[in-house]
Amino acid sequence: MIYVNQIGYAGNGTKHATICGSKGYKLFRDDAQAVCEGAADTLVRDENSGEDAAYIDFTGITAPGRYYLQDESGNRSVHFTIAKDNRELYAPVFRDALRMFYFQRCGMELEEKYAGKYKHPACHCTKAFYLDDPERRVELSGGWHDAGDYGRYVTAGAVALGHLLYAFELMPEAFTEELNIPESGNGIPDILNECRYELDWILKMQDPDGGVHHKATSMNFVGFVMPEDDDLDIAITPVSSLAVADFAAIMAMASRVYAKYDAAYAEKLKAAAIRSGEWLTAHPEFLFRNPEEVHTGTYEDRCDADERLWAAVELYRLTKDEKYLSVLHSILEIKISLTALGWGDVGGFAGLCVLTAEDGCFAGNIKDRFFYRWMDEADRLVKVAASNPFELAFHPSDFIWGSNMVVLTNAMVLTVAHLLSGKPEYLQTAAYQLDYIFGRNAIDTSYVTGHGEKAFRDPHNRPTIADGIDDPIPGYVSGGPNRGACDTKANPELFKGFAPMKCYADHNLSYSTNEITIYWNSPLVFVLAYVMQKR
Ligand code: G3I
Ligand code: 9MR
Ligand code: ZN
Repeated sequence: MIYVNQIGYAGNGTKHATICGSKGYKLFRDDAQAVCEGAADTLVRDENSGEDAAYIDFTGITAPGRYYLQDESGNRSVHFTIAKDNRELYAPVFRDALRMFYFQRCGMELEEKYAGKYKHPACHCTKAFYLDDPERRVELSGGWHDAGDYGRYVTAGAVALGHLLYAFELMPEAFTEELNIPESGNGIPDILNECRYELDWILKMQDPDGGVHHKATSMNFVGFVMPEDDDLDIAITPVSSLAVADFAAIMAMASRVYAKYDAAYAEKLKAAAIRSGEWLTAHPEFLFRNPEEVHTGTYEDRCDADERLWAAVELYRLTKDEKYLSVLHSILEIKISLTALGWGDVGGFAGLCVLTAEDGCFAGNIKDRFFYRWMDEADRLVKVAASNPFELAFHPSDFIWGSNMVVLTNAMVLTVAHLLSGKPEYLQTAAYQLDYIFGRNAIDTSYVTGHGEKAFRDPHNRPTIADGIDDPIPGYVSGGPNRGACDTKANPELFKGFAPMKCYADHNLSYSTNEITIYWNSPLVFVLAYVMQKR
């Protein structure tokens, strides 16, 4: 078998595929005309996939068109495109990956002119109640549904916004096209229009003293109904230091980004960020509790040092108030990741903030510290990827719930290392991670709906299950293989003897391998924006 990036390859770029079980291959044009042939030297055992495999290189073929590969036993790969460059190749999937956030919008009608056949009436517009003060109700409409469920969670939202707003800030040229959302044409880039929809909801989760509530969800996950048919009461769970710190960080960052477009809004975000910064000073202790009567996602964490670090650097960059620097210095004494970009570990956002700040903002020794940690991690990823035939920067233990997020945040680390150093191997290794997402993996699956001949089709996503429409909304990223899968369609018993890369089920009941979330799409937006600009 031969596994390829099912979207395809840039004519002017490196082109690798992975061959399993045999060495010889031929490349054909769509019309069955042979273009070239070759053979891998040796096959090596790959622990991630359980395959004897090698990568093959057909970089020399540059003519635009549709192609497929065939191994010596006659097995054909899916068809793929060779396009002029990454910009042309990825433009459609980039647009859909961004429009995903519009489809996650809560509290407003999705009109046919923007949503097409996936239109639906407004959802979740009733007032929510505070679990620790049930008499108190508050208007809380808006924001994005987190995932295949209809919960709205502050830390997950802040992290998705972090990926998106850094993508915009570092690569504004990638975001000039309108997205056909209600705000399109208002003079503000659509990515900022979309992010504002979530920011405005997160603002509602803040108390006057700067405390921020962790999440707003029903007490139990609702059944597989359309969002407008979900009539379960919505509870707001207690304040957590994780939510407060992520709130302070993302509001401070957003204030900086929106200042150019809407000064009054930027001031509002800044004041909100500072209020939560003050809460953090007044409450140095870790605070998080998922009330046991609430059975929705927890987003639990055992340490808030990384969240506090992110808040401190964003607040310092915005205000230059020295008090945030002392927080930064004290947290740097603790051993935490300065490159992680997921919902639980956010030290990498602090890294992005420091490393991309204007000259002189952070002292040289602070910047160096973040820089060397970042480049060490990028070097590690390059090495791991070079050690296996899928060129995936993964060990078997990396196939956890949401493994595709780890693939994509690894690719983010690599693209930023490329931005900082210009070394081509970082960009190339990032591109190999995209290859994996788009189908160069041992189950021949593109993990983005609607993109790739064998794209996954059956996400754990309530609207997709309930809407009666065959095709899923395009542009959604699946969670991906999970060696610890734990649902009825994916679990250790069903996966006995499966290699980690194959522990995946394209089934809507498989929430532990095939759900979708906002923070699995957002790193794809970042990585695509980068590779489309750079090559
Ligand atoms: O970090 C550890 C790692 O050290 C360990 O080796 C590995 C072995 O299993 O586990 C890792 O932890 C995993 C963690 O995700 C890592 O991010 C846990 O096993 C795994 O259970 C946990 O899964 C999370 C899942 O909720 C269950 O809590 C996902 O990351 C998280 O994305 C997901 O989030 C849900 C929301 O709660 C509700 N909405 C949908 C959303 C997506 O499924
Ligand atoms: O739909 C829920 C999904 O968003 C969560 O990620 C997942 C794990 O918390 O749970 C899903 O809900 C399932 C619940 O946990 C168990 N009963 C079946 C629910 C739907 O599959
Ligand atoms: Zn809703």
